[in-house]
Amino acid sequence: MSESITIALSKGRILEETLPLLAEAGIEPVDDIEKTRKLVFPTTDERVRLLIIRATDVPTYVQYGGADLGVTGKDVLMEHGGAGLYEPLDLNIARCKLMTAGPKEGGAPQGRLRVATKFVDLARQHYASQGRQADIIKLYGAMELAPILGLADEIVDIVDTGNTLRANGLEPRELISYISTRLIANRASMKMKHRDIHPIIEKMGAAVAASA
Ligand code: PRT
Ligand code: MG
Repeated sequence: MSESITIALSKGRILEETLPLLAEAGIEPVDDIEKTRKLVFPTTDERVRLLIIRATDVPTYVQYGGADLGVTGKDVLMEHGGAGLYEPLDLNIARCKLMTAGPKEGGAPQGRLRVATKFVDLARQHYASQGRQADIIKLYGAMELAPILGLADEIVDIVDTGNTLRANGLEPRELISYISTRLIANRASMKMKHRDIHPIIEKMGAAVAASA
């Protein structure tokens, strides 16, 4: 007998690039997901339903088995820590870099470095690995504002083209990690629902390889 499979997708910029890969695995939302306020969507595969949730919540849903599979950025995954998760596939989409950045004319700060970011653990690890003491200030968005307003000396944020940094008088400094979007799986689901999950991973993997 086939089990039902729940897949958690990140709403926002990843979603648009994820749907064609799922479609290659025969999974397409039945409703127009842009046009409803629903959070759970049946698909063209009757065994599979989709959740559309905040990117930062995807690893948590998959970790606790609320979803069997999930799609999320490696940045979100690293900050979460990855407990209880497998990462069977790099979807190779929404590629970007996690970097430190600071004001173009910024000299060395007096005293302890202040760093604004939503990636609190990753930032702490990064500065600690260099033996630099840093006070980490948690923000939920618009990190670029923090140095301008004197809240922080540096930020840790996602950089793609660098336009956002430049537009705010900042420059990229150190690369922390290359980032792309990953397919993640609940560890128990991977064993218990292997028969249903394995073909999804295979087909999505083939779609990724074909678009490389
Ligand atoms: O918006 P919300 O707070 O709900 O969540 P989110 O911002 O984490 O989600 P979303 O949809 O914005 O991004 C989801 C994922 O996309 C991230 O976790 C990354 O893995 C990936 N990604 C790829 C990016 C970017 N590129 C990106 N450019 N995420 C964010 N940005 C932002 C960045 O934060 C900065 O504000 O775009 C700006 C930088 O872009 P450039 O081109 O100006 O350098
Ligand atoms: Mg966003």
